[in-house]
Amino acid sequence: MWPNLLMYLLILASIPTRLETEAYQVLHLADFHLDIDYSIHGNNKKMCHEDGVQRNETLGEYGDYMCDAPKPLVQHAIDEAARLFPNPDLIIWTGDNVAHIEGYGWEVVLDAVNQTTSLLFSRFPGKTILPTFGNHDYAPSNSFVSESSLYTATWQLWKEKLGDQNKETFLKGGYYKYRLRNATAVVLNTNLYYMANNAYVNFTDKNDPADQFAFLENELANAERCPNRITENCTSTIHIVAHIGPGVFERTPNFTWFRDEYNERFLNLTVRYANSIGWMIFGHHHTDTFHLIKDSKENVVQLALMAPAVTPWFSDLPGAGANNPTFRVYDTDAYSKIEDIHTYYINLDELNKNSTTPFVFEYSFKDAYNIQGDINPNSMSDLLQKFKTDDNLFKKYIEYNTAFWKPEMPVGVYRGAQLCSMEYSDYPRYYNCLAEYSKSSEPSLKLPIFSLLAIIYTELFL
Ligand SMILES: *[C@@H]1O[C@H](CO)[C@@H](O)[C@H](O)[C@H]1NC(C)=O
Ligand SMILES: *[C@@H]1O[C@H](CO)[C@@H](O)[C@H](O)[C@H]1NC(C)=O
Ligand SMILES: *[C@@H]1O[C@H](CO)[C@@H](O)[C@H](O)[C@H]1NC(C)=O
Ligand SMILES: *[C@@H]1O[C@H](CO)[C@@H](O)[C@H](O)[C@H]1NC(C)=O
Ligand SMILES: *[C@@H]1O[C@H](CO)[C@@H](O)[C@H](O)[C@H]1NC(C)=O
Ligand SMILES: *[C@@H]1O[C@H](CO)[C@@H](O)[C@H](O)[C@H]1NC(C)=O
Ligand SMILES: *[C@@H]1O[C@H](CO)[C@@H](O)[C@H](O)[C@H]1NC(C)=O
Ligand SMILES: CC(=O)N[C@H]1CO[C@H](CO)[C@@H](O)[C@@H]1O
Repeated sequence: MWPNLLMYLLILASIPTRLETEAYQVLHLADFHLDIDYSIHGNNKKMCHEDGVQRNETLGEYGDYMCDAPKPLVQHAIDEAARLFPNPDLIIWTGDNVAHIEGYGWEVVLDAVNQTTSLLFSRFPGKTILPTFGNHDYAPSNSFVSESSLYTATWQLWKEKLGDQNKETFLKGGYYKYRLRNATAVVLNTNLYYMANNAYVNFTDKNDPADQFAFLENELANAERCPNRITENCTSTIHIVAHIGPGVFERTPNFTWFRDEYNERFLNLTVRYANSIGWMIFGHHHTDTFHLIKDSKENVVQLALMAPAVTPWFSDLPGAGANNPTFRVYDTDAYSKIEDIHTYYINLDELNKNSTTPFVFEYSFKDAYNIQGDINPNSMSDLLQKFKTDDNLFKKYIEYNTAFWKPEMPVGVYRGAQLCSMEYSDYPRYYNCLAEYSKSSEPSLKLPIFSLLAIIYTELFL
């Protein structure tokens, strides 16, 4: 009797597992910011570049928290990703290969992109790798236009991965789609929407630069119409991947990314087609966070995940700072579900002391946050509600936010910036949310000036 019952239960328990779709592992590397001028004899107040001054102490061979990543750090991150995950189904690489420097030309951009491309492609031969640009992958940074020579030059590096069918959109605006196993990735060049993008004045169509919104909407509408989950020519699920995501920077109050009208348009599309969108994955923040997307009735309909960076670079935006180097893996199914997210990191000081220090497991979303089921808009919305009242849980998030670089519980408007950026990707409701936290706290008074300065000097920031 008992053995039979046990057998029965075991069979029952195994049925859902067998009916579940195949596992699909996605490796994500974000924000290398390779700096070929990094020097152990450099000045860490000047990007660790040499300045002619003799110093008694040298900087770390693998980098410095004040500066961008030297080649050994980029190489180590890629080697370690390949050691831990030798056979991912998909690799997402969300751009920003060039360092936070100024006054450089195209040679620097193409060299950085070529070096990171060579490292990644040679370490993962034959793998599907989806690259995109970050706002620094341009000369000068933040000047993205349609039909740039950047797209022509990088097409030569990436065309074998992307395939001829993507040539037209890639050369037009640096964006493309890619059919995955049972879903389609739409990889966007959202640098066109960045508030700091100086080329805005030159856009021929300010409503839809490089026709990228039309492309995105067309793909989403096709997915909605797709008769089955997958056919030869369509899939019901679209994953959105880009460097900059919609919403606000979580560490600096009121620091928005997209221009207002582009943020609204982007969110409108993700709300309208929420049921056809699988994952939304971005980099750019250098920190580990997420944004919920809500419809006009406050229903949470989508989730945007921001992956932390490889570069440790210190941002002097108010409330920002540095981070430990990271990469992550999403355990997904073949369609749209993210079952869990595993982030790996390395303590940069330890690595500089011992060059064989490995990247180690940092945390699992499911385990650390005790999430039942998969990582979806509702489970993450529940988590955010808990952050507001459970300081121990919120403290974990703050530690992971910088991969343990000087974690400090934010107070006043900085706490508001964290919580409101996660809750509202749209600016109007974000501002209302933040106002609740600004009332009682003194630092807020100085912020508009800081933010203004930050916007003016934005090339230096992220
Ligand atoms: C470097 O070391 C020498 C000898 O120990 C010392 O005299 C000098 O002050 C040091 N210089 C700096 C910049 O620390
Ligand atoms: C890119 O890098 C590879 C490998 O380092 C090198 O052989 C090639 O000449 C480079 N190409 C360009 C365009 O810089
Ligand atoms: C805008 O176009 C003008 C005229 O072609 C050019 O001089 C300027 O550099 C462009 N600005 C940007 C930021 O691309
Ligand atoms: C898919 O597209 C190809 C070429 O564009 C076409 O020949 C084929 O009939 C389409 N298949 C379906 C199921 O729509
Ligand atoms: C977004 O949607 C709202 C509500 O439908 C509409 O009023 C607004 O004009 C849309 N904004 C943009 C930029 O498309
Ligand atoms: C360096 O790190 C490796 C891996 O953690 C360890 O096996 C080795 O003993 C360390 N070496 C030193 C000199 O501490
Ligand atoms: C944030 O921006 C909004 C809209 O511009 C403004 O009303 C508010 O005072 C700002 N809040 C802070 C804390 O700077
Ligand atoms: C669940 C699942 O993975 N279904 C299909 C996805 O697409 C491949 C073909 O690329 C099929 O073999 C799978 O059965």
